[in-house]
Amino acid sequence: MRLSELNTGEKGVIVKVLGHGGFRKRIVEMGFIKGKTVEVLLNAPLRDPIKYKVMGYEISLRRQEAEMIEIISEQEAKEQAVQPDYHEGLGENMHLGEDELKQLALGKRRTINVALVGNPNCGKTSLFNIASGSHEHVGNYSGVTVDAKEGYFDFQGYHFRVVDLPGTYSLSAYSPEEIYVRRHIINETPDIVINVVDSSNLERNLYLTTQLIDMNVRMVIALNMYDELEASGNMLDYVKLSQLFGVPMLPTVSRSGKGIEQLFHVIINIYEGCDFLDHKGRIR
Ligand SMILES: Nc1nc2c(ncn2[C@@H]2O[C@H](COP(=O)(O)OP(=O)(O)OP(=O)(O)O)[C@@H](O)[C@H]2O)c(=O)[nH]1
Ligand SMILES: [Mg+2]
Repeated sequence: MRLSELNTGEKGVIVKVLGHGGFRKRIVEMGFIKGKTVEVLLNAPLRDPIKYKVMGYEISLRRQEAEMIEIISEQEAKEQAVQPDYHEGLGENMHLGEDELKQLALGKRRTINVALVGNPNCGKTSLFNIASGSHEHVGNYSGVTVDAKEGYFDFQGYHFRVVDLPGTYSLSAYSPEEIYVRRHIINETPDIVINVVDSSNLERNLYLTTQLIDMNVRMVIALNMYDELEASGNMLDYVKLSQLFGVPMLPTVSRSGKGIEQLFHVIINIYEGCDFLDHKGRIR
């Protein structure tokens, strides 16, 4: 649930802070950090701001800001505890200690929401199918995916929820696809965006990339169709390009699955706040 839903006097433990860029940084700097307990000092219905206590300080947040903080409340933890195979031994009447709540919050944090964004026909659905083991229709013409499809899979101890979005050349508000993708990024706030790029047609594809950068989304670039780039005899210094853009880029071939595992390794690193380049400038 979201922090804004807690009533006065209730407590919760922070699972993650959604949103991007400056907003996210500010909230985290205020002390709203994963695993920390927050107490609501004053939350009057429909009134702004809401007063919280976190890490020993009293802080007021606008309702809109509190909506961007995912938490687990004691009540929610108890409901999960009665589900089979979940936190054995905790019944309805059990009192949950702060440590147990923290454990549950950190467990919940292991779900990473990912969205696939890219130009039409660049291989988003192929990548989605490989990653999620799904069998969505892949077509050799653009406009195949017109709504969003969701898939799930587990990798390296994380649970991934991947959303395959329709192809779009830009994020202006001209076409229904553009509006759909823009809204998804703003309203659903995926933890990480995979910007799928047709690397055999970089110049055209990187326009959308620059718009995503402007939206401050946390992202990784899948340089897809890398087989075609190589077949054409071209070479790409993608490590240099990553450094210039400040965004990790990795070659992938969605058709065969090449590079996809490494892509999800990088996603975990970005999600956990690691720098994507090591001290030698290589992509981790
Ligand atoms: N050579 C090559 N072909 C690929 C690769 N990835 C996907 N394709 C092919 O590209 C075509 C389009 O793939 P899709 O996965 O449907 O692309 P999409 O981005 O989902 O397309 P829309 O949903 O229309 O935006 C299909 O014919 C795929 O087989 C790749 O890495 N290399
Ligand atoms: Mg598609």
